[in-house]
Amino acid sequence: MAYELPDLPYAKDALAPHISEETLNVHHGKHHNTYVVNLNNMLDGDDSKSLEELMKETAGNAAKAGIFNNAAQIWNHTFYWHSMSPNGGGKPTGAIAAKIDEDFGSYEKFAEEFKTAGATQFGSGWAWLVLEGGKLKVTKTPNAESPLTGGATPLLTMDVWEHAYYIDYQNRRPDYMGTFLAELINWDFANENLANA
Ligand code: MN3
Repeated sequence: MAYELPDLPYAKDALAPHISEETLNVHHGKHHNTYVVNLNNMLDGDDSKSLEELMKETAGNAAKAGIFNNAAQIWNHTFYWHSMSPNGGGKPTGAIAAKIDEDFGSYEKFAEEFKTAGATQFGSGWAWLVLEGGKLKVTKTPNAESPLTGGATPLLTMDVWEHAYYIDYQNRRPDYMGTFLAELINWDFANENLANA
């Protein structure tokens, strides 16, 4: 057996015009798929461990960086697809809304921190909403790194690698991040992750 590329949780054109079908064809069909192909090649098709197990075993081990990077990028991308919805965007609802008010002061303060995390991640990486020690936090990670290996529970993520936005927004990362929050962010997914944390 081997690791497989998970399907997108929506049609390839479902996020347009905010994220185009062309972006999803390249980002899911090529970038995400390449991580799957690479990991299977590195492990000779052995899929006996979960991606989470592989990530935790290889994090910080320079000799295993190839396995870590590909396993983590498969996991991070699958998590990112679910962090967006064709019906998403805007203010949170449910338990996550109350917890955001409690831990950040307001939705506006959370949004500011989340956009700052994405904007200040120099080069490639990810912005995250996580639960750590019972509190919500915004974090950022470079390259393939994930808060999962640092003991936090990811609730949502935004890919800020250029390949996530370049076709639709060119160099305008702030416009992509603003659209992610206003039109795409999937609070139902965050609420599910919070309930299971
Ligand atoms: Mn990506």
